[in-house]
Amino acid sequence: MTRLKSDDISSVASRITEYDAELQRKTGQSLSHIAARAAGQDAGQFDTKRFKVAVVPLSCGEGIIGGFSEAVAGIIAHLGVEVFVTATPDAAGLAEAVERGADIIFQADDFRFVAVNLRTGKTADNSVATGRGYVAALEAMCGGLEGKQVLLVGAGQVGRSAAMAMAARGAGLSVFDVKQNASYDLASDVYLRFGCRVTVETDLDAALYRHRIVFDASPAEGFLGIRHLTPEMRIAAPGIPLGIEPAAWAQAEVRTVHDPLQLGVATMLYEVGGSTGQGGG
Ligand code: 2YJ
Repeated sequence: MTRLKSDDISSVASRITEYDAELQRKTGQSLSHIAARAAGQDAGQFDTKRFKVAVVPLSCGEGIIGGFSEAVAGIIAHLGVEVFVTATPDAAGLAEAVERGADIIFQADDFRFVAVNLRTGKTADNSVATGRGYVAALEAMCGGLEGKQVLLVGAGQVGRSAAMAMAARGAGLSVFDVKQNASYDLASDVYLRFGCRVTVETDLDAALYRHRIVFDASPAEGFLGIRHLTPEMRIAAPGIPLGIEPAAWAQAEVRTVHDPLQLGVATMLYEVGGSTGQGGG
């Protein structure tokens, strides 16, 4: 699991409006619509005024990442929800959040990034929500995923969540992971849950030439090059660092959804804040 750096997120809050406009250009849908859909909610029915969110910085492990909590709060504020970052971190911050009337807490350590709704007990996990959020974005970008073949690169937590969401939408799946066992485990879990067969790819380069829709949930850098790009290729890339090589980015950008936090955080909010649908990680 990649640890975010201050540089990755320093402009998230200040550029969230531009981010949303760009997302709409690429997918035809806003951040709130995509996140609501990913969480099984109806954006129109989601009452953003119903709750207050607190983001609590955590100093354990590798410590507080400068700007992390503010970036998370910036995304939540953009979605129209009242939010604050606690002045104190850790246990004191949790108490502060409750004392100031928070209904929902967001907090991340080195291993997990979670949201908890204190009123309903619903929880959301960032890796799971990120997988779902990017699938909803990819679906919008491709005009639906049903019957389409997607190459999933990376069978970690985000990739697993994405695979389940894509199988649920009727997509055909091929999966590549450097750990072949992880691919086979995922293929078997998708088969048990949805009854559909997942192709395990062993040659990533060859697989990239054969697929027009790619979900990059891998921490590997620069495996997708100009040679793989076609005008119709669509890419969902939550992975940090980016799997697209720098030389290909200028061409790939218009057909790629990629961000460090926005889709994952927005989906977490809709998962824990919604009255129906998914949640509980
Ligand atoms: O509160 C803070 O500033 C820090 N404790 C934030 C730590 C953020 N954690 C990470 O970046 C980890 N790699 C976990 C992220 C999980 C994403 N699925």
